[in-house]
Amino acid sequence: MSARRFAIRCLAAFATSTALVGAPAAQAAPATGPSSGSPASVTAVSGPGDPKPVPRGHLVTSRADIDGDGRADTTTFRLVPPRGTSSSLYRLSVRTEKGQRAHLDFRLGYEMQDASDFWMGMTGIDGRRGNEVVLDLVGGIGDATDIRSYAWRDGRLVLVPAAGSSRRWPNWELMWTDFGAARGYTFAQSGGIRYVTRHDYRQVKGTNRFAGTDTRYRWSGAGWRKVSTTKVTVSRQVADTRTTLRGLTWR
Ligand SMILES: [Ca+2]
Repeated sequence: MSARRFAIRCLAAFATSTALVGAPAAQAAPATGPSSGSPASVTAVSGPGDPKPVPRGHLVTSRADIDGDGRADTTTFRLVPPRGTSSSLYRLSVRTEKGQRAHLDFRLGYEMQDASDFWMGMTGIDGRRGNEVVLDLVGGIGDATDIRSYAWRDGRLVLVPAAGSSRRWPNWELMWTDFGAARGYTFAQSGGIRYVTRHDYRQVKGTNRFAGTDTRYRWSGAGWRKVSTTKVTVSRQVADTRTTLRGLTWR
C-alpha cells in the first residue's frame, strides 16, 4: 500500500473513523462455518517495505507462522454471509499447524465490502516469536486508517496495542504532511530486543519544516515500555518518510 494511498485515505480521518468502525465483537472461540471467497483481480502495486497486495474478494488467506513454533499456520479474514444485519460481519480465523483454532469477529464498513479491503498483512510487530495479523478496520472508506495488530497468545487472538496508544484508540496512528502533521512508526530489532519509535510532528508555521518528538519504546514482554523521548525538527522530505509503518517485513 503506497504512502499516497494512505494520504488520500486520511482526508476525512476525523469525521468518519468512529462512525463506521465497530470494536471486535467477540473473543476467541472455536471457528465454525464454511469459508466463502471470490478471488478476482489484485490490488494496487505496493512499494518496498509495504504490505503485500492480496487478491480482492471476500476471503483473504495467509500462510505464516503465528504461534511462534516456526511452522506455517493458516490465517483467514473473511466476510461472513449476512443475516439481515445492516453492517457486515467479518471473521479473523487462525488454524495452527498443530490444529488449534481461534477467531475474532468484527462488524465493519459497508454491507458486503471486500474482506481484502481491511487486510494489511502479517508481520512481526511485537518482540515475541510468530507474526501478528495487521488489519485496517476502516478498510479504505472515509479516507482514514484504523490500523490494529493481533497476536496469538495461548490459543487466543488478542489485540497488541500500538506503542504509546490509549486504551480507547489502540491503533497504529498515521498522519501525513499534507495535513500539517506527520505521524508514524519505525520498527527495529537490536540485541534480541524489539524497539519501535513513534514519530509525532507538526508543521512549523510558515515553514517547510516539521517539529515534534521521536518516542522510543521497547517490548517488555507484557507490552510496550517507553525508553526515551527526543525533540526533533526535520524537513518535509524527511517527515514524509516517517508517516508509515517502517522497518517491517510483511509476509
Ligand atoms: Ca506455527
